[in-house]
Amino acid sequence: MTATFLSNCLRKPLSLVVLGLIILFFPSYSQSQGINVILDTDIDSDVDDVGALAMLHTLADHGRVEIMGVIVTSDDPFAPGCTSAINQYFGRPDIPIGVEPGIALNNHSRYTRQISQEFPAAISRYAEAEDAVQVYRRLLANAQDSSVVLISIGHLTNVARLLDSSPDSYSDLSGVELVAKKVKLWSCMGGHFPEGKEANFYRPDPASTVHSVQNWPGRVVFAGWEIGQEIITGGLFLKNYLPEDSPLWRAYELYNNFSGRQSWDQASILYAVSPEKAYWELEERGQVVVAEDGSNKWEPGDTSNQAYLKVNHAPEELAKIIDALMVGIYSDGF
Ligand SMILES: [Ca+2]
Repeated sequence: MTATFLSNCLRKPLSLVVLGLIILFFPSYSQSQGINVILDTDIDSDVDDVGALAMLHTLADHGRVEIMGVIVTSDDPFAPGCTSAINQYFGRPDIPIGVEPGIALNNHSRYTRQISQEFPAAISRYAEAEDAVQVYRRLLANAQDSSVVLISIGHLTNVARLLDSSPDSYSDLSGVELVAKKVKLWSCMGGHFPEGKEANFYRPDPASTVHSVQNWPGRVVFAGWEIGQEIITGGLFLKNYLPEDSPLWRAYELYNNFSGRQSWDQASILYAVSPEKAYWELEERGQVVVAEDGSNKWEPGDTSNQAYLKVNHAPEELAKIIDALMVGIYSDGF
């Protein structure tokens, strides 16, 4: 922890309490090499995507991850600009951003327009972002084998497009072959386990969910709706700790004025960067079946390439860890 961070804590009594809790809950941990992450996000309707992206930047600041690229799977015209502004705020303006080109756009977010317009950003218009498939394929082609972790926290349109992609100037491999060679884990926020219907799977593109889940050639761990549902973050701690000129502060203010929000997306990040932790148990026997309407059901059976997380930790403790990482507090114990 830096001197700046400690001095911030001393100026803010609430932060000091949280610091104590973090030290209490984070056991000693030997630093692992940072993992290469591609984030695929529907940063528009909900605010947990913003929290998740901020978490990744904190983890990148401390060498735990390398943010290779961000795929924005959204029809909100300001979603890539919002992402670009957040990346720039955290000192990484050059992170590649991919979108689905040529789609009808509709501003429906409570915060994307404001974030993209109030903060400096390398990308200001949707059309300035690259095609997501191009970004995916370039990043994967240039990565070492079995080195990439994909974290998806939105619907799966661009994951399906990647899997359907053909050989190109970046790689002679098909999309499925490229994923099989380069990706070691897909941490997917999606579904409701063992059975249910969750938005990332059914809205707006359930066919992509079916296609992605059926054709993904490697390991996938689902963080279902029920995991993040009980983890409430982004409340008064965030409001009091962050400066008001932070895009994270602004997004949570615009979304619900720091009333607290579920942490579906952050949960899948926490698993992806610390799979060895006992925050959750894994159900590994069986596989998920996704219906045409996007509803899903876990069918028990033999061990497969799929697993889903099961709650194994008090959600209040996970919320403290996530809130801390969102605002930039890091401990090696994490
Ligand atoms: Ca999301």
